[in-house]
Amino acid sequence: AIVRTMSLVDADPAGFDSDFRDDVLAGLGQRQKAIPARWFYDTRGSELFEDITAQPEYYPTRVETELLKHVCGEVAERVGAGRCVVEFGSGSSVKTPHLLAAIDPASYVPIDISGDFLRSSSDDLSARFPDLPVIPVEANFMKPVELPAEVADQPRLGFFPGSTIGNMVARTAVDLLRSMRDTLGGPDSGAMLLIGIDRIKDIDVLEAAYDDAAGVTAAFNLNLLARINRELGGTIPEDAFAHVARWNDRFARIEMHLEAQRDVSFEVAGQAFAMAKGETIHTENSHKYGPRDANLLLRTGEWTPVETWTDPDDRFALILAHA
Ligand code: AVJ
Repeated sequence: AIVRTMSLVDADPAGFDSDFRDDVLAGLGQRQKAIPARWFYDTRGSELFEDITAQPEYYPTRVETELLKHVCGEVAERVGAGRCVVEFGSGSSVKTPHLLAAIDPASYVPIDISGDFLRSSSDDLSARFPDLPVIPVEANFMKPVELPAEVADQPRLGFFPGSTIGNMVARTAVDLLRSMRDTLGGPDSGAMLLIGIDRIKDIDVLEAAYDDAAGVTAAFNLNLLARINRELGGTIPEDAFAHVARWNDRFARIEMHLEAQRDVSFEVAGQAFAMAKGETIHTENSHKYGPRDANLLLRTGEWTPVETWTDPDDRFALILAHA
């Protein structure tokens, strides 16, 4: 049962989502142009991401889903029944049902910035769990989120699958983990967090996962330009840009860029920009973590890891932590 949807997203007088506009204008004004990866996920971007997860080269979703299926009984033993499951990002209609079926929660609160996708995935989930109160919250989960009053008395289990934390530099990831602790409650509330984190591995495997042969990841990356043109009155020539994905070893991350194939100039929200051939817009980081790196990240974010599960090839980790 869907209880209601709360929207916490602002629009400015011109009708532009002001957070999106501010991020894009600030990012295009930098020497290395950069746009935060969370803006990939309009309706089309969310669909393209779902397509990415079906590509043979993109292992994370498959491996994490199999892992979760395999260990959700053990997770259930650790966390107990009657919790409010708070999912940060509502993308995964594939993984969440496994968790919910195993742990018998009191309620489910998906938080997502993309309202349309939030509603459609909440509908799907609600159909599969008709007795479960589903309370979607449309919000930016990078900041503490006030949870609906109905779940006030329920101990929380945060669920943050997909290695989305990998999109953030360490400082931002730590801020998010601390915000999650504010949202979910401190140690006295019994709050816990189940988080998926992708491992460092062979560079060829990593780069192929972000540059699939069918070109779906390229389309996902380029869709950001279409979104800017559509939602922010942009004139970016989409055909002048190419998808690039490369491993940055110093920062232990895959970087995605949009590279100008010729000199270009364009406008966004009334501001003019120019790029030389070969210049890029940095659109995503996907940080990868070794076992100790991941634990240090969690502890710095004020979460104590209690259990780590990985697949047999150690490609992907699910970590359970308490506040
Ligand atoms: C869902 C953000 C974790 O970084 O692997 C997939 C997004 N980008 N292919 C990832 C993504 C390109 C994905 N995350």
